[in-house]
Amino acid sequence: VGPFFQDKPRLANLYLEDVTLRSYLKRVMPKEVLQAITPDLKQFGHRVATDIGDLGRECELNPPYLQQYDAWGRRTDEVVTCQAWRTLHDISAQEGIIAIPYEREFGQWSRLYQVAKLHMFNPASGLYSCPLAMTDGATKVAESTGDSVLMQTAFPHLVSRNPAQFWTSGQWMTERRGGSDVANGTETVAVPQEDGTHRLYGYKWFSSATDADMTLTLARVMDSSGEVVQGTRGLSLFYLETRDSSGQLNNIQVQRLKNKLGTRQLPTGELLLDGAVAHKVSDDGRGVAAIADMLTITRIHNSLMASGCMRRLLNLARDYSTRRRVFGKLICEHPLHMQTLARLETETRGATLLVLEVGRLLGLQDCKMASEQDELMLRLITPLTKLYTAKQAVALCSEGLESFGGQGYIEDTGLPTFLRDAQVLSIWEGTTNVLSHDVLRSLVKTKGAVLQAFYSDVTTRLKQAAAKDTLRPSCQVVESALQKTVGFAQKAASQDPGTLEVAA
Ligand code: MFK
Ligand code: FAD
Repeated sequence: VGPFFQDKPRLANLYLEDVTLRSYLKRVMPKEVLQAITPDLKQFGHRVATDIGDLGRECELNPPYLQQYDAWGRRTDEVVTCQAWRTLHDISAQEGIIAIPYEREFGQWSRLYQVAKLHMFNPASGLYSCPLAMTDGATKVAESTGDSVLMQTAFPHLVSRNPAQFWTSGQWMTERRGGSDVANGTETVAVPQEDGTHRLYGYKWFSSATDADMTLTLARVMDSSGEVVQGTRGLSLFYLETRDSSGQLNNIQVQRLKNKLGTRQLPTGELLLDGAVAHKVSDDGRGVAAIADMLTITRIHNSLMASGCMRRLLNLARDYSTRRRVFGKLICEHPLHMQTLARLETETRGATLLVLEVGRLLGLQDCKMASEQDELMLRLITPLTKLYTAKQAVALCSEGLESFGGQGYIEDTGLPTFLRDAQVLSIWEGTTNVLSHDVLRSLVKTKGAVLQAFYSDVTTRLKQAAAKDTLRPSCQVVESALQKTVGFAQKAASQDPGTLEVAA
């Protein structure tokens, strides 16, 4: 046996190393804002490569479990999480992961500041990013409900930087009959109480934030004769706290935690609601429309998880290529290996730019500064970015593992987690086909205006790019393809939804 041991790949500061992120921020942000946030981004870039990354790994190695009874036989349904998971809760509050866009210290740019942190944090966070995504979504919904009980009670906790005050939120939409088809699949009923609250009865089939402090969920309000309205017009949005003031579960039973391919860090459970006390926060029958803001936010977080995973894995692969020697030279000196990494780099940069652009538009919307064009673009590219980056992440994580050879398949390198966890990105928060329908929904609802907005945005950018001689020929090709697609889709949009589906 020889003395050789392969050196392991190492991560450097994720902010300083990310040319795409830094150049995008430099291009779009006012200088003084970028100057003000750069020290924080630099320190955070270091943390995600060191202590935060280590905590995330611990969460993977110490998955949560369900302790259904205490020593004396009482049903307690305690979800036991590891210390690292709880530390990540505290770090999330202290780092202002949710607070930053709502504090609005930098106006519209606050959202992009948060987005930059999420891009680095998500793949390092041991999937604490998942409850945070839903927490951000709940915060955005709370803001949109004006003076509701959700805004008064929960909002201050959701945006707190004090770990002892900071709450996370779940998003309980999926039931056994329907995760995509929520409108027809939701069986949970809400029984009105004399004090204005409701009691919820039903079974939530997937809840990833089972240890969250609160949740938003959908249910059908029962009238005095015990009837409910079926379909989307019967769904209302509810806010509930998972525990009462004495720490007892709010008439909720955790039936079991799911045994999953990946996302093992997350306590994804099945919940029986047996009279959970809840507050209605939408008008009757407006539940899906009211939760749409949450869907937008969580889909953007999903895209940031995709871009962040791709970046982190590729940084590791790049570093490894300078440490691993085969056929007499380092693998970075083999042109074919570098061609592979360059292809992955291009995908990663494209995904990063796309999701940062969505973050910029969201910042404008947050601050009520979005033009009609911005709103239309945000509506169109949120589902597109989610569905596309999720697919990119699965493909890239698969090929990324290959770039480590056999070690990419070995559990204690921590590398297989990337692939396992990427696989869920195209499933939750709307599968690819369901999001394709969402794109069509936006097209039909705006009578094609989303496409006009897209067309005008892209042609403006193409004109700018075509000013450079070298780019002109490719711009012409893109422009003619774009014209054909837009023309076809607009024709289809004026017809019935069936034709539209075929056109898509
Ligand atoms: C780091 C990781 C980050 C992510 C972590 C996530 C953890 C996992 C969490 C989950 O997976 S939570 C569950 C997520 N579930 C979904 O995403 C559900 C997927 N299914 C859909 O999205 C369906 O398309 C939908 C449930 C929305 C269909 O419902 P409906 O009721 O059949 O839709 P309909 O009738 O077309 O729309 C009702 C209203 O909502 C309409 O408004 P109006 O009544 O005013 O016309 C729609 O315009 C509006 N709406 C629907 N989708 C919208 C929207 N508005 C804006 N944006 C949207 N995306
Ligand atoms: P289905 O709707 O049955 O879909 C099955 C297939 O049919 C898919 O390929 C889909 O694309 C396709 N399909 C469906 N409708 C159409 C259509 N109209 N046209 C073409 N194809 C279609 N949910 C929550 O509410 N909260 C959570 O916290 C949560 N956490 C999750 C955690 C994990 C790890 C996972 C895996 C899921 C989680 N989910 C959660 C559930 C998730 O959101 C749903 O599984 C997802 O939305 C898909 O719904 P479904 O499982 O009912 O699939």
